[in-house]
Amino acid sequence: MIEKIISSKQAMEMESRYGAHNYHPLGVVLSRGKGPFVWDVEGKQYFDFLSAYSAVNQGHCHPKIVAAMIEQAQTLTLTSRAFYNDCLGTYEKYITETFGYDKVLPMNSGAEADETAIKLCRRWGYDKKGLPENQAKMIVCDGNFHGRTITIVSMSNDPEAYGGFGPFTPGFIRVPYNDIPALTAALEDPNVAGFLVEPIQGEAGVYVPDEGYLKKAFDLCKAKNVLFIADEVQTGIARTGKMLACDHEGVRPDILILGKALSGGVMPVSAVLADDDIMLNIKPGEHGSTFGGNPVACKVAIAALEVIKEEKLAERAEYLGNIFREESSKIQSDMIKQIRGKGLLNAIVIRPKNGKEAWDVCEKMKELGVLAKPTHQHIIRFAPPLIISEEELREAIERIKQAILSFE
Ligand code: IF1
Repeated sequence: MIEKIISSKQAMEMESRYGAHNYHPLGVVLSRGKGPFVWDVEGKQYFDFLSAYSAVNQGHCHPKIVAAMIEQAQTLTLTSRAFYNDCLGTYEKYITETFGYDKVLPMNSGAEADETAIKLCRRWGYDKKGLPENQAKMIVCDGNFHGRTITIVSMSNDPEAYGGFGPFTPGFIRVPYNDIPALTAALEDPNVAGFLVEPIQGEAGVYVPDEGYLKKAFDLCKAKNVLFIADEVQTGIARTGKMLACDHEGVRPDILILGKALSGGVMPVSAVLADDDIMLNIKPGEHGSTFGGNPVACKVAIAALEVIKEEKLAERAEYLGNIFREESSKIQSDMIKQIRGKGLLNAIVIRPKNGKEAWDVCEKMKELGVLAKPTHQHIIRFAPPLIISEEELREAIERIKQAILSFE
């Protein structure tokens, strides 16, 4: 029997009874979204300052993206890759020209795209770098987050991510993030095929590396014939004030991983981009996915990228991000330990006060109509949709200020 949700309490109880308990959501039940706003079941409006972890950069239910989805969904939704279709080639041409790569391998989730990048890197290591069979290694960073699969959590040093899920995939060397000497030392291993890195570590708490870190890391990798692989699932698609976070340093990754806002948040769409000498080592039948590159995903991703370009959302993120950091730094509260970020990917590190911590600030913000959620207990990530107006941003900052000052 399909029961209609009529209250937030009812929805939370149903999820608790019938759903896996793999999340601890903030106590709000959303039923509608438009632009920078979401509404709960009772009709209360909120500023969304999480953007589904940076998947709705274009704003909730962007009309151009939804229209593209509806039109294709009424025409042809899925062919599998057993047959060609009239959407995939057009999308592949569009996205490879947009980011400047020879080819794209379309997938669905960010984790699938990261797994695909790992396979491309290892295969390149054997076929082009001549590494001994099953000896390919990849360097990753402490504090990394690339998804939730067994191989991906095998790279993690966060017990909450890998605990109780062993045995783990071998072949990963971990170095501290933003640490050039450590990377230099790790690159001495002749069996290293690639370095996988987030240009800004999102889940770890919006860690922005030193200016020049990405470029130095890239140059070190090139000197050792190692692939530089950028996971831009969260930082990409205009979020940090450029189309890609790597663009701030003029770094062109050998393998580029995209997801989340590649669809504007309407469905899972991810992509891995690389040039032929990396991409063509995987032969027909050696990798794939039922829904990867499906016609609806293709039309949605084209529309999502067109919105980014037409509405100049990277420039907006740059301009509004400066306002966010400038205005929030004026908040006079010793609960604010640090403010950091780039573009509209920011975080405020909360110093607990009188037993109140980041979660309490988020609860208070919820009351005041702003939704955000802590990561690693004391860090609140602030990532509104990039289409938020300056006036709306300033209003939201005022409410964030009120929430923090309410604990003074
Ligand atoms: C959760 C985190 C963010 C990502 C990067 C790959 C993926 C993600 C840089 C995998 C996904 C999501 C996953 C979601 C919460 C969210 C998250 F806190 F988990 F880490 F954003 F910071 N690379 N991040 O950030 O993409 O398979 O999810 O499509 O798992 O709780 P996915």
